[in-house]
Amino acid sequence: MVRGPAGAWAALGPLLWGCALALALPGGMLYPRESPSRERKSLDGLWSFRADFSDNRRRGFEEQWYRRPLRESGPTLDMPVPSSFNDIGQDWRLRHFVGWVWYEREVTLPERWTQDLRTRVVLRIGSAHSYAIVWVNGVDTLEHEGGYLPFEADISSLVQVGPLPVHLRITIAINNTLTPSTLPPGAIRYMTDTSKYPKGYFVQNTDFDFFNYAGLQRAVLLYTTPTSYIDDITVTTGVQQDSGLVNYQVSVKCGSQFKLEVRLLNAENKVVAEGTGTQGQLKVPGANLWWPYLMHERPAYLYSLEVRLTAPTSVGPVSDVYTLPVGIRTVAVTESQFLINGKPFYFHGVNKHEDADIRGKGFDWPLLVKDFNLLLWLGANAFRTSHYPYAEEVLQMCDRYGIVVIDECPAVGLVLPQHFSNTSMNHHMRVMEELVRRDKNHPAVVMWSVANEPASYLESAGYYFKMVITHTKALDPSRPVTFVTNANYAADKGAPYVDVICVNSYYSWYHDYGHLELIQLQLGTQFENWYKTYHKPIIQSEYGAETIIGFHQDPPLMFSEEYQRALLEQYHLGLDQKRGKYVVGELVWNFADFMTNQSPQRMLGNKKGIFTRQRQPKTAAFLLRERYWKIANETRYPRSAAKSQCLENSPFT
Ligand code: BDP
Repeated sequence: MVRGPAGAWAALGPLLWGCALALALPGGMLYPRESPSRERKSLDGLWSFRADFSDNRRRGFEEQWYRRPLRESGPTLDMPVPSSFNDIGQDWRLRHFVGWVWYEREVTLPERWTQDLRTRVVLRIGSAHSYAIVWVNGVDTLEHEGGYLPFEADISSLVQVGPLPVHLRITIAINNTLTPSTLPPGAIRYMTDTSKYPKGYFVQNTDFDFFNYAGLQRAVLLYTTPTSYIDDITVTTGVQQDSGLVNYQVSVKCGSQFKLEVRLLNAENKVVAEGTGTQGQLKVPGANLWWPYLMHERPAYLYSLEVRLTAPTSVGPVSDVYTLPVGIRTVAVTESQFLINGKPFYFHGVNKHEDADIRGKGFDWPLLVKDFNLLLWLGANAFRTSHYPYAEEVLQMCDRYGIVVIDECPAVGLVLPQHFSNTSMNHHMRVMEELVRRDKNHPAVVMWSVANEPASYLESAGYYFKMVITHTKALDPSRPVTFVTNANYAADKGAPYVDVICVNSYYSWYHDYGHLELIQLQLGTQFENWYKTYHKPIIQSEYGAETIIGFHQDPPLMFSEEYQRALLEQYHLGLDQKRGKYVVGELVWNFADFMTNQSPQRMLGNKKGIFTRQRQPKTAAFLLRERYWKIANETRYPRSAAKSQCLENSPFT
């Protein structure tokens, strides 16, 4: 959104800015891909950075730091992008900083971007946690609320003026404050006892269990399209006898005269179906379906949908080409099953976090590829994006490897009545719109999760979840919707609206700790209660135990590797009693150890990973690996199929 002069709302204060403005862009949010008509220029690398440590955190606005190079405002740091800013420096004040931080970077544009008036230049920010304002050459250009989703602005009018060369100064102010109406919510607590705290002292309170890393944590880039362009593509797929069906809908930004051609290419680059016009259905006889990893001998088959727009403009005809990966698959839910391509699918996987040493939640290719290699090694076929949307590149990997995703929005820590206000609900719906808009075309995404462990027993939560879930289903009728609960089955007001019951429990950890012998009984009761109440398939969406690698105790004691292993074993025995009946999945908490707020309960973060934060396996990883491969072998389709490609190529087999 291009806006007028900076910030009426900046006057609202440094911290309590959460006024739930509906500022997200209308239109599409296609991943910026290169094509014959589109170029990209990465802005990743070193940016200038300054945290506003002034008492009211508003000096940057008062002194208008966006008007001139940031270094002229005072001392700046080098800050890598993408990265969280928290763990980069040596200053503890920056690690815990709450308020406005300022990023700035200069860039010189290629001549053809600024001289050819048939070119449209877009600035795209992969995510900025949590509220961001963007200036280009001092002009207030864009604002966005919400930390884990992309936003962008057409900046052509700012760059296609004046003499060459065109230098851009991009300034981004980011506020990481969480308020009762942000997602996730939080609260600023001012400490007024002057015998204990200095004047104006405040802390950021949150009710979730991961560190609130912030900054430019994903890619920032410039890309071009022609001025007449493909704005959005929506694909849904189906299967009819042995044919695959690809339904497409394309929205374009151009005059009324245009031609739209659509071609579907297979993995060998051969055209298998063609169409014209902004919507239609392509039929692919003998289609290769997109199957999850280990479920089929040829998992994760992807076609390419090539969309070509040709349109006349006042300065001559332009054509725009965009190619979208497409997996043909169906998803359905019955009373007791989760079906992919009509076959029962069992989620055997993990919950993750975007989290690692130094970079925090910063996107990192080596880390991502390592994580996928670990998932393949483990025999995991699924994960949940606990507790926020992950980078788009993560979902692209899932499409390519056949890792099934439960795509969760950042609604975690909704535990107070005020978190279910109309303001929160409107923002929540807006976030779901942005999430569905971004991720709707990924075959790997099979279900939306609208929240994690909300206080869904509250009266107001019933209406709230009815509205948010109904809205999400209207946005995307092709996928089931859930939220993850830890409420009592008889008290949960949101469960009537979900398609799949996702339930978290920590028997023998947070309850009856040390009593591993109770797990099977308690788990069995949990499953039976939920199933008899709702007759919906159930996923054990979290279970686990805190374990410090290298701690050994036999007989098992809490925090030792033996205890984590034993706890998982007991859960598995309980799960196996219902697996194949109505329990359709198990996702261990967590894939890897991760950072949290400091507290007496957390020793350098949450240690429930089956891998350490540095991705080394604990004993439990080997147990889980054995189990997941065994389940995969039992459920592979067709049964007679050879081992999967991934398995054959694995050096671990
Ligand atoms: C669950 C939460 C998860 C926590 C986990 C834990 O969903 O975010 O990290 O507990 O305490 O309740 O380890």
